Amino acid sequence: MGRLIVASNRTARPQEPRAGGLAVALWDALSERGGGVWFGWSGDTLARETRGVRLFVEGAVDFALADLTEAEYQGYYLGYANRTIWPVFHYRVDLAHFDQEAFDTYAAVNRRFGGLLCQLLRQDDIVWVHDYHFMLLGQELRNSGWQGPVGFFLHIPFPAPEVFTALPQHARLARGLADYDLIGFQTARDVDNFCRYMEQHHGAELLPGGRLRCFGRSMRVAAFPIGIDAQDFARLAVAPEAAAAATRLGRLIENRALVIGVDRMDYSKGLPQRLQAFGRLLDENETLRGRVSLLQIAPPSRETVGAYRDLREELDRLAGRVNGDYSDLDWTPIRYLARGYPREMLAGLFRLARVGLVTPLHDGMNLVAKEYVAAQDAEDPGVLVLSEFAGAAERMQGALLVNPHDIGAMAEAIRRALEMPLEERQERWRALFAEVAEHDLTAWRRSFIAALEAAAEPAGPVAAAIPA
Ligand code: ADQ
Repeated sequence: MGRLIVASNRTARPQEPRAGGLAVALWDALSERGGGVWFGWSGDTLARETRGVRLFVEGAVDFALADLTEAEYQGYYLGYANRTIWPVFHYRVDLAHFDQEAFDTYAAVNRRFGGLLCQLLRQDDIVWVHDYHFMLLGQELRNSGWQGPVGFFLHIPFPAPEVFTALPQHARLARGLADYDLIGFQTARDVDNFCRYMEQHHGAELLPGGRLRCFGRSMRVAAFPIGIDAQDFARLAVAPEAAAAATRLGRLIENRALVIGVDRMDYSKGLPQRLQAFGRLLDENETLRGRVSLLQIAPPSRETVGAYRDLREELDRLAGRVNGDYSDLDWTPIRYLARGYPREMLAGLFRLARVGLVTPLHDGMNLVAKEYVAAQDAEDPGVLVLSEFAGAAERMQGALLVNPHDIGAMAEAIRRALEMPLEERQERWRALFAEVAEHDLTAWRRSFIAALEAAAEPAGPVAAAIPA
């Protein structure tokens, strides 16, 4: 068995805690194969280009990290990845910057990184590339002479063809993607969007076994819904740190019902709509005033991008309106905390909350939905209110599914969740937990790697992805 090579924009660098679920999953994937290489950006930006990569060894894993120049950081990372691809793929064409120079820098970083990675590869390695920063990396590996298996997994949604084609460079990206042997998406909806786009714009032919022929290449396209380590998160939720966090918050909310939202502060997460819905709930249900609190945790991300500053201001204004109208001496309806918390604490807060509000306008998957479910007490579980536009909704039908643009329907779903009888809560939770536990992080990485190994040999058996 060859080595696994993982490429992602950010890696879990040696000495950094691998707190995030994804970092743990990829680390396990590398360790399970007895070693491999994790390649990516070092996180450092330098005034001038440095040659080569920095190598670190940790256990069986080699880290190979490349720096970016300040100009590359601006054009590739802040520019094309975060100001163009991110908004377009989340259906916010209105927020996207279309800048050819930024694309050129994005393509150049993919080329430079492809060349660097290719030098590290050995004949029987398999390469797994992650996310929207590296859509052209596979093609650059091919240009550098690599002929072995390369797979790509997109963590964010793949938009409808009409939206994807808003990108002036859509055909260039599509041509780049076609050099992967396997393209993995979060959901069947993403697979469908991608296949429709390739058929309509590039005459792709759909072949049996989820294969697509296009640009003279044949690739496998499938859904691999990402999961969490559900058992581990359930354990965290009853650990002393979790209980301590719940006790601290519990003292403050006393015997009021808690509604919780936890997100990175990002315009894709539907935060203004969520605060409006909570305001509407209080406007329309006098009996709930003083009896329910919303805790929204949302640390700012990529603050340097203007759209996030605007979002922060809008959230402050919306929370101010509701709190101004309804706060009392001993009760503030919305508590809004603009910072991150350790996973153990989040797990404890999820378990305390009667309602988990996960209402993104668009989301590749959304792991918070799964963490909320995993953290619940089976005897007395809370209710998940979930956006139908989160990838998670495709397989989490036991949640109360809502359209996050429909403020009234969201307010009604929160009310229904607060009043849901125990038996219905238990029944819904059992179905949700079974799903989250079965399609966990280990199942995700194993199914992707098995499919990649099979996809690279068109004559061989086609591995089954998780049916979407
Ligand atoms: P994200 O957009 O970051 O990920 P998500 O899937 O919700 O979104 O994962 C966020 C993670 O960060 C969760 O584990 C959550 O607990 C944690 N987190 C969020 N807010 C936090 C806070 N305030 N403090 C501490 N931790 C916090 C992208 C895609 C998603 C996709 C994932 C994985 O956008 O759609 O599900 O990758 O593929």
